[in-house]
Amino acid sequence: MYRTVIHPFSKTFLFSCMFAFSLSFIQKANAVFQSVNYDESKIPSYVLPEVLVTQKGHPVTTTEQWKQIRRAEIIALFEEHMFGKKPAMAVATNYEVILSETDDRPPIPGAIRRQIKMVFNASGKTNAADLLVYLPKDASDPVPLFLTLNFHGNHTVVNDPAVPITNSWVRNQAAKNITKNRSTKDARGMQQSRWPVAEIVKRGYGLATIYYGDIDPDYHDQFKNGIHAVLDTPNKNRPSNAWGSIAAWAWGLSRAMDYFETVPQIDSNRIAVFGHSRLGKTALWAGAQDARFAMVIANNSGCGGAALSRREIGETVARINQVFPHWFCKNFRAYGDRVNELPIDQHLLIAAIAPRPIYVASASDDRWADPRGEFLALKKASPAYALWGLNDLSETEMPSVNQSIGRQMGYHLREGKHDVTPYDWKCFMDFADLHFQIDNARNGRN
Ligand code: GTR
Repeated sequence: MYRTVIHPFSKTFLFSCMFAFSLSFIQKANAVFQSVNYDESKIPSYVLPEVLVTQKGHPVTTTEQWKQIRRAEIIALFEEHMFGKKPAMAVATNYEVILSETDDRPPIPGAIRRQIKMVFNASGKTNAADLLVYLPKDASDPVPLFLTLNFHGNHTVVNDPAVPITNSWVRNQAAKNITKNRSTKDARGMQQSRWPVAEIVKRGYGLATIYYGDIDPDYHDQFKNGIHAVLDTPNKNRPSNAWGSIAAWAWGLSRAMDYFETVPQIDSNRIAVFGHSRLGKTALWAGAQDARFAMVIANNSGCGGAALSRREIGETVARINQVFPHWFCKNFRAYGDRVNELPIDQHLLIAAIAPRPIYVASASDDRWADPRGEFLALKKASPAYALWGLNDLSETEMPSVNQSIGRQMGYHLREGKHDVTPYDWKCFMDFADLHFQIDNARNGRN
């Protein structure tokens, strides 16, 4: 049997090398953590990639050129350099009703409720995600709906004992007795301030939500669990453009859309995909890729969402890759200290949604998400909307707090912290009313 013998001198040498390597790694990491900039005057000068110029340098002047060439290029660039590409393997999805409206009465006045288990099968492996749906009870026509992911489990969105508690991995929270990454009944309804379900159904909309951790648990395990376990190649052969968690969550939203297309009570042509924070990044990527989403709403989505990466203010590409390496594809990590070389910036992610209505929401105290960068990315996406004559974001400066602007490209800066509040929902529903022809008189609002 062989044994490797390290000479005492070479042992010391080896340890010194390891020490020096770890030290430089720690120093680099510390530099990223300590150097958060919040000063507009220290933003490096930057040039954004053009919206209406193809990768080959040709101008884009028609909606046809946009649809056939530029939009496809933008999606491919985001796949390759940022969110990653879903494996080509086909997935069969079964939709099983696990809670129907005829079960016991939901505690939301005016709503019917159902929960569907979406079971994803590929090559004999499965993963499942629960879709909780509330619809207005008295609707005579198919209803428009807000689709969104949630952070802690469907049972945390409403306080309804009939909604099953997720069995998936959840973040620990001592106050809710969540200690071993498994949720508890104490967590029921803990997020309900973010979900005015009664108000949403009263205004004629449905609300559907999925716990994002059902699709892919939000921690870095080298892509071994969630939908990655079903579809991905083993880690050591993983391509550098293989999808990360945000792409997986976005993919799950499209599987919910497949289901809506089969439900007579839901109007699948009027689905708004909405998300907050990391799930706002996800809503943008889902809406950019899947044109069946008729509207996209990104709340406090920040770096990797609506905020321009090149501003490097608040959260940066370097920092987000270090803390959340599993959110993006491996290629994105290379841009931490050279964002100017990214062939994309976040205005192009918004542009890829054109001409569908887009709403970006910021919060005044959410400096980490760079509210100004979110507004500017929206503004810089407007040439794509202008191809349809839909460039209505004429404001050159950000509006003052709590003022909603724009018809096709909506924006507000809510006063307060990183959160989703009734004010945000009011703006989102008012914006959706404009496009989804909601009959306000019938809903008793006018
Ligand atoms: C932060 C992260 C942000 C944002 C946020 C959230 O820690 O740095 O990019 O997404 O989490 O999702 O709540």
